[in-house]
Amino acid sequence: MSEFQRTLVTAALPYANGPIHLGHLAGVYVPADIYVRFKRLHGDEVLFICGSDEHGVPITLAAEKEGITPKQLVDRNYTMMKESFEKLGVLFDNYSQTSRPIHHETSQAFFLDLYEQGILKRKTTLQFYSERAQRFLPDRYVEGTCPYCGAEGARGDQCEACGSQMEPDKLIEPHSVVDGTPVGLKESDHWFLPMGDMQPYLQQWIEGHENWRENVLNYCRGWFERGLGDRAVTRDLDWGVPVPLPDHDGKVLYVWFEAPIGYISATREWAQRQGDPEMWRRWWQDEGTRLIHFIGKDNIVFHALLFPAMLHAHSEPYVLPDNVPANEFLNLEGRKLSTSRGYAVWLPEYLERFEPDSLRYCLARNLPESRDTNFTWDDFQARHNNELADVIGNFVNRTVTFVTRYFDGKVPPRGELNDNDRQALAAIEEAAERSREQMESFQLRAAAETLLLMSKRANQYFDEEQPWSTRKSDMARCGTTLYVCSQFLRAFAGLWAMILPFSMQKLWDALNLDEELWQHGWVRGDWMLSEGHPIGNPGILFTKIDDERIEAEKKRLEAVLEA
Ligand code: B3M
Ligand code: ZN
Repeated sequence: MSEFQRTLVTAALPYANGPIHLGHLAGVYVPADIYVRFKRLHGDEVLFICGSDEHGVPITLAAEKEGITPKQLVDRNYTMMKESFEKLGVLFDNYSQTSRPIHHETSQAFFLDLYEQGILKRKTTLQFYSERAQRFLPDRYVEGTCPYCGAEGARGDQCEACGSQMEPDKLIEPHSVVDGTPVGLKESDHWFLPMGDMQPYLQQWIEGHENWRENVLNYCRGWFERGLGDRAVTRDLDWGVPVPLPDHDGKVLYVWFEAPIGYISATREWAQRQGDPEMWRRWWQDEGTRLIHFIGKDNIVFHALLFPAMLHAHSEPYVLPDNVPANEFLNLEGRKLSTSRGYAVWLPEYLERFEPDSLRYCLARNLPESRDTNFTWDDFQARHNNELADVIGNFVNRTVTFVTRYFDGKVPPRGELNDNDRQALAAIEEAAERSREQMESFQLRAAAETLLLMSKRANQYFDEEQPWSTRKSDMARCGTTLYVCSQFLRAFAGLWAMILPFSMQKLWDALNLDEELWQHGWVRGDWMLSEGHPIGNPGILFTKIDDERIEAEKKRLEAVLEA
């Protein structure tokens, strides 16, 4: 179907300054993982790359607060984040860290490549400087009075009250938001990537991707209208990747310059672990690679414009993203998430109380693909109980019970198919095909719905064929019905696996299917279970969630709001 031989999927590198929450999961990690699993189930070659983004001022400040070094802070958070991803079944081929030497080397070499080609421009800039802290402060850590509207609390880069962009020297009475002391201005030389010069190229490249999500294209067009201009790629900070040039003490690569290079470093690290250090080039420098960046909407400019500009400018031939499926935001009980106020559902806590598949499912059904969506605990409960338990779990349970009780735990003989049997089997094929198309075009939420409809159809078929009564009147008919139902089980295991890996693994095992097939493609050739194939009992896949547990979660959030 395409000229690509392999797919490289990246998920935005989360900042290592706190645990993962539902917003991150809905926006990036759950869709990315579902997509990767989908590709694998279809036998495609995929590499799934992520890692933590460990530089930047928030990390330094958080570490100072705790009285530990930034490295100690990020290492601790790294382990915690990596574990919770694994427990949710989000399985990267490599989850790396941008504070590792391999990333420092990779991003420094990237910078030097651009520098040596003479692409980067040097400019003298005015930066906020705190005498008290003896360091430069990034714009958003400085506040003052807006010269345009007079509002207090305008930030060094922008006034939220009137929306004006701020030049550092315009802000009145600037002071540090860290310690409240006044800050001054100091000259500092920096390196810039001339994005403005590259705009015609970028514009043409973006317009060649009409199939991208509308929100992504619109963001880019907005940037083009305002004009791209030069973008600084260095900063005055001490925690980060040092600028690899003489006389650049106290300067590091801008975090948004080096972080995306983290995808490359993580691939290099993975290749080294495979014992083939040069293999990363196959993924980044060979045209046969289809590169996909899963991100949240606030990262669009960096992944759809800045990083592609960098990759294009490099003297070696890098692949550019083929798609950047950015998601909008997920709200929580009708309000914006706020990590600073603690208004969020944190993944490690969720995992202590509920099953990973329930959340993967609920988010998949409610992904903010084209607009912001809303997570509520009531909806979570309803989807788990009415869809996972009552539709999927119930069908698995009734089919397995019948096959075990009346057919010796084996797929019964096929017998003669009636119209309903044929239509039911066709419904499986249609759902497989339709969900495949939806997944390929990044409509994950629609794909989940397609699978739910197929699962409802399975129950409907069971009800229509009434095997509980044909078992007494016409055992051959009853057998044919259960033959068809067994094929639904096979389809559930193969198709739902991308969204419900834990429960479908149980079903897969109960169906005595090949582990290899589960890892690398369920759809190859003849997927149906044959007569006599043994079917075991996977146990109860989804236990209903009662009101009490949901009330407790709602109370937790209310307590945050009242605090
Ligand atoms: N650290 C920002 C974010 O989580 C971020 C992404 C980096 S991707 C290279 O929104
Ligand atoms: Zn203002």
